[in-house]
Amino acid sequence: DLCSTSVSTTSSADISSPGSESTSTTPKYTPALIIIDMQNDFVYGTLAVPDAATIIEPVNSLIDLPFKVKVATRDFHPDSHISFAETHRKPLFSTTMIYHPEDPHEIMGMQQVLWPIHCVAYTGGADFVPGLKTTEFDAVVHKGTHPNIESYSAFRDIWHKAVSELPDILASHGITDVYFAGLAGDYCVKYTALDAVEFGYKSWVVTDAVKSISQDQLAFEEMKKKGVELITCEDLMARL
Ligand code: VGL
Ligand code: ZN
Repeated sequence: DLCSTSVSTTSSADISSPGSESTSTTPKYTPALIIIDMQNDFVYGTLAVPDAATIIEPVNSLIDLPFKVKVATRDFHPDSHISFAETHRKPLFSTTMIYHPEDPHEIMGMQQVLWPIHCVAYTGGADFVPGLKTTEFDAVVHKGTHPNIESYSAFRDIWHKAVSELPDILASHGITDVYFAGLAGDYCVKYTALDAVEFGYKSWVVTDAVKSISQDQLAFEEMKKKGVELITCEDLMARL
């Protein structure tokens, strides 16, 4: 019967190859695609990245490829987020918030770049840009959701106090190589790709599916120096 068949199969495997489970093997090439912040405010809105709309089609062509897992990220800030310049513009004679030293979200002594108000959660600016193939995403990672914490990397906040769900998603699929595309090349793409290296992944940036706020080439050079691999859409299609 079914039960005894299954038992004998298990025991013969145990006898025939003692110690086979402990043989160390290199993990099988298992690629993931991570599409960073392809949202209205970064394409057409308050923090529009130059030429961002030109990468929608290249990004869609990557989304069509057979990655083991496809993840999108969204910048998703509360209004009055710590990264908004407006948040820090106080009227004369207003009171001001003093953060408690034991508050884990304290901002004292830490650098924070200030931006225009952008990607406010549940507003159109935070939505995926029209035309993006969003139906293929297996997971969406939101970042910058806490009022007093900034995240450029999809792995963790800029002060490395807390890690997102992304490492667990990648680990659960046995991912070895992570390919990044999207916005902005010199902020969220760069810091996410650098963290991927630090978290032990082979990290790839698809250069013709990325646009930067300032200069693409400077961002690419810095990433390359720090262990990120650069690849074009065409070369990536040949690899998969
Ligand atoms: C980003 C600035 C502020 C990005 C997010 O997605 O690169 N840049 N928030
Ligand atoms: Zn942001």
